[in-house]
Amino acid sequence: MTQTSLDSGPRHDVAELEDLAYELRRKLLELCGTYEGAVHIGGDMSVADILTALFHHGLRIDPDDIRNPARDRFVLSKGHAAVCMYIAMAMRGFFDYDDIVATYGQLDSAYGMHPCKVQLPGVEASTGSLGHGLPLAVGMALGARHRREDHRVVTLLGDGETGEGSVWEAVMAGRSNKLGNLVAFVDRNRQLMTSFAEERVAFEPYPDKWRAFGWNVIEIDGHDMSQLVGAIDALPAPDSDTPTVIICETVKGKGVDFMERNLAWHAGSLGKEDLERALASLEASREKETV
Ligand SMILES: Cc1ncc(C[n+]2csc(CCOP(=O)(O)OP(=O)(O)O)c2C)c(N)n1
Repeated sequence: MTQTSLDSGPRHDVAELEDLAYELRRKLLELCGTYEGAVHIGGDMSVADILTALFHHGLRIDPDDIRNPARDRFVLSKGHAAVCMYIAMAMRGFFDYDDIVATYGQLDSAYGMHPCKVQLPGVEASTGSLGHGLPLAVGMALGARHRREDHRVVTLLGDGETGEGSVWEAVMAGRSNKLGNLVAFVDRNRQLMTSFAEERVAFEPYPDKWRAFGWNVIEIDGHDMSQLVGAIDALPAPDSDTPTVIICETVKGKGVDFMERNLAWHAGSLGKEDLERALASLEASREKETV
């Protein structure tokens, strides 16, 4: 296996990661308060802890060396959470947050509603059409094996997204090709775009479905930073044979009382007043959690 040295960046403890996740949510809400169009804020808030744990702890990446072959690759399969990824990456040093706020969603902006790797170097895959990120990640992980590289390929899917048939073909291909360098996170918030998940698709027994396809299955609270860090740190070595899925139990809209589990907040925009309410609620929920 080849390995090129890579500065994996500052090491944060769990409390610092929690602070970063809070900051990420605050920045998301502020962008949602200034942008006039709809932001996928429900699914963004749902994955803020997962993306913080990945970009500030789990992924071996360096914003100053984005082409290093030893870097881990991250594919945002639920591409509608792009702005959460942009801000998480900005906080890690890849982009400038003010640029994101100034140009997000505008014609020709690099910061589109869905991520584009051509427009935005550092982003590893263009996504947004659900059901494609895991298949792409399988191909990337297979490519790494052929090149004898020892990095991981990590992807993040929505649970609703896993209703797509292409996901299960990729799940099978990941196991068939013994891709222990492949890791999938599932944002199990139990909501789709306009309905609650189980009302439309019989997902349960959900972890058993992944197990039946031969994956290593880890189930955690996707808002508990210690559990996220623990699951990442316990991942099998990339040269092992079994891909891993980390099923993260989450809440859509997490942190803002009027958004949590509310179907109306799949996507939306906040006016000045709602922004103030949302920020106050975020702060209150943080205080409650730190007591
Ligand atoms: C192939 C495809 N069909 C439909 C959509 C529209 N769409 C965007 S988000 C979404 C809901 C996805 O639900 P889930 O994967 O659970 O993500 P969450 O909304 O919870 O973030 C849908 C249907 C899409 N982006 N791609």
